[in-house]
Amino acid sequence: MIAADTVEELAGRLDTALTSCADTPSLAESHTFALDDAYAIQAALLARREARGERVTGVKLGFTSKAKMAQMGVSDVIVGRLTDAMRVPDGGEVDLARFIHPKVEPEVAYRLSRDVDPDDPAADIERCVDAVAPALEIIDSRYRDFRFTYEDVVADNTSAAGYALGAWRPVQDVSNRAVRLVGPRTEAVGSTAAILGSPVRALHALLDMCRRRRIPLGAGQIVLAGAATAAVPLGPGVTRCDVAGLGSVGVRGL
Ligand code: 0L1
Ligand code: MG
Repeated sequence: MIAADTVEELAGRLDTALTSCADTPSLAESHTFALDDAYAIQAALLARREARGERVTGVKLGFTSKAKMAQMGVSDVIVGRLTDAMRVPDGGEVDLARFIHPKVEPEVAYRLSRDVDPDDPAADIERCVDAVAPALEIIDSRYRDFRFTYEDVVADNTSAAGYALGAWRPVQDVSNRAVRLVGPRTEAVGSTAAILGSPVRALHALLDMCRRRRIPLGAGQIVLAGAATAAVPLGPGVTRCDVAGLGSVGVRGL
């Protein structure tokens, strides 16, 4: 493990990039650190957000598509944390000046109705979920030109920057639903099958990660399961995500 003051120094660099909307070079250019260190930096970054009054609202998974895993040369998902400051209401405005180079991804969200006990080997995360919704995730890597290593992106809270949720629906099988992301200048089509084969698998991958990383999963939290298409730049105007049979959600970039 890197020293505790180095964890704080690197979290500080990322936090300054976040709060000043000014990108930073990859941490890996100047420091050697491992995945455990990266999650420690992520935790220190989250602690800074909480010290400013932000409240954790959930978790997100990244690298849930085969294409993205192959691009990064990894075979494991990554997990990041969501806060209330990242929430955008459905149809709400997004001040693009708050970000460095925002992109948006069409996703599926689950809502936890019960705490998940990470120490219970028989914990059934599917039974802890009571609703599912279409979602948009805004990602905004704090790294220059979105250039980062696997450890870098974990340290940077997996590029988490914002999210919007459509109407909650009763839990249902959302495997292989058609997904359409439409923006003023972009369109992407895909399927929820791109999320680890089925979004429900993301719940199991999440439980595994949260056990290993000691990340709490509590009642009321939301889970962003992963992207159904590649991310597209978020610009001015309305961007919507439609998930067949589940509904839609949109944001307006300003
Ligand atoms: O949520 C995601 O799948 C993205 C994770 C971070 C990678 C990126 O910033 O492109
Ligand atoms: Mg995502």
